[in-house]
Amino acid sequence: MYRPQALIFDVDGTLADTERDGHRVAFNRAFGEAGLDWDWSVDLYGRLLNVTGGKERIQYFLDEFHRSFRRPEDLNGFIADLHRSKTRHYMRMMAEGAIPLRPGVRRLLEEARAAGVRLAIATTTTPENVTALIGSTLPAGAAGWFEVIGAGDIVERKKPAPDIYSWVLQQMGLKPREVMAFEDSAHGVTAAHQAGISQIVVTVNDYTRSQDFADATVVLDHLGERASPAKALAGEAPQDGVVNLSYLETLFNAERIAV
Ligand code: XBP
Ligand code: MG
Repeated sequence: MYRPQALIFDVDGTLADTERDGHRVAFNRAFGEAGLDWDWSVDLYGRLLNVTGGKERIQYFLDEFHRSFRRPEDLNGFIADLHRSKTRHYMRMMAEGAIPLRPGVRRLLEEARAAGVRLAIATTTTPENVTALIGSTLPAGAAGWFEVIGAGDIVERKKPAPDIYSWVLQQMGLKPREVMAFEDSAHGVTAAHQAGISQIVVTVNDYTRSQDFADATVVLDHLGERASPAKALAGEAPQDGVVNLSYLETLFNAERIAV
């Protein structure tokens, strides 16, 4: 029986449902603080998620949804300031415990740790946001559970480009076929797949449920707990409804047999 050597997690939407009630709200608070009357509704934010990365998302909003805005001369500086303010608001919200981890996440992380399966993060969000979420939802020092945290501007091209996954794999000295990736969005799946990772577990949320996950190994509603079992939207859910190492090993080996 082969087992994955590492589990690589996306953060937003995967470890926690941070987009609608976390990032979106933090953006709006930053806009208000800057005296802007912009208000990103739940629906509009879903469309803005087409573009990953907060600075890139503000630029996309101006290009596609608010062309009449009189742009300041130093647009990049203006966006960077707004985004710094958004990050401050977001970190404050996380410190207040605004968003919990998704079902099964802590359980799987702890099981992997205990079994010596290496852990890493590959995300487009700002590094401070990752440590703020981990700090408010997991025991002290839990950022150290992750051997590598690949985040934000560390690579030039954000998801759906494969760069952040390739960077994490390189840092860990692992090949794509030795790992499993955990994602919530089509952009995330594309990034992992383009980096050569074929084992991709998707847990959807309201923003991503109807996206195309043809390259995923399995699509679930969440990672499952005994009291609220995981259900599959595509592929085989775990029999007991709980995504654990034994289930992941079954997926991992099924693919080897199929190849
Ligand atoms: C996450 C993102 C990020 C966050 C905002 O995508 O797209 O842009 O919404 O983060 P993924 P910043 O889950 O695919 O990594 O504002 O810090 O960029
Ligand atoms: Mg995500």
